[in-house]
Amino acid sequence: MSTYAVGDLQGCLQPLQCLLREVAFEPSKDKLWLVGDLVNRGPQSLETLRFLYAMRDSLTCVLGNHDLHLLAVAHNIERLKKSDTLQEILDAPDCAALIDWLRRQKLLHYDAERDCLLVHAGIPPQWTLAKALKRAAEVEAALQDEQRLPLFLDGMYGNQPTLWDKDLHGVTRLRVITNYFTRMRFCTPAGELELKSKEGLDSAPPGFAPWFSYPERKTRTHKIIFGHWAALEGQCTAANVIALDTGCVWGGQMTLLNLDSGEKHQCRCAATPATDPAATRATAPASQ
Ligand SMILES: [Mn+2]
Repeated sequence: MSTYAVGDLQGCLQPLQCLLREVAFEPSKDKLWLVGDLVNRGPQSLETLRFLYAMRDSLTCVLGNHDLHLLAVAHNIERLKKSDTLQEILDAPDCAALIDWLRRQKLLHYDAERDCLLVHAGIPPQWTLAKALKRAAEVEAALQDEQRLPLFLDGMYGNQPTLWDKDLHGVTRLRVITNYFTRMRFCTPAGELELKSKEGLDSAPPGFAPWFSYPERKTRTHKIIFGHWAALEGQCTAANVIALDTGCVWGGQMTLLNLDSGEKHQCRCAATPATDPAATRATAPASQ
């Protein structure tokens, strides 16, 4: 049995299938971890979701900002943006089952045996492993509660507050937790967020740095696998932190990591890049 982790899919099914073939993946005995952003911008969001749903018992999946956006649209909370490629999911006869599966996924996964965390964007420097798991569970509980789900999806959009405070409550509290786990790139050592900069390390606003770069970060002794930040091109200098988003949907590669051997496999997407990556990253609301 082998366990693999793969970077952001964003509806790019062909390179995923290519990678799984390359490692002779067998759903009956192997495991696949997904860093989230399963859908959107890419060519086959519906087929990707169906493919994953069919092998759901072999998956460990955390949600990304695009997945949460799909949940909001599917629940009529938010409208599709021009650059979204999610309509085919909404029109599908199996939409309800796919969406229901999606909302049961986690924001943060911890594998105690490997001492390894899986998260879409990151974990803010001021949170310990225990705190991070507790905060993620608050959002996961809201997603899984049919009564609270619409309120959460409606309240999750926005960049404020920029800093966690344990006295926050209601959807404001859930919003900042969600922003840390699914949208963060740059923050201060205290964990104040800057959500506008989306390019590489040299685009850090004054006073801000990548969330993983702080030596005092409280999860520094645990391994962390994350996606979301295509501009890093898989380069992350922090010890124990693995960046898996290599921008497949933008014309880059998809990266698959064997968690046991550390071996990486890459496959380029055959599809045309979604749009000009720089222009889209600068304006796309769903990459909010
Ligand atoms: Mn993302």
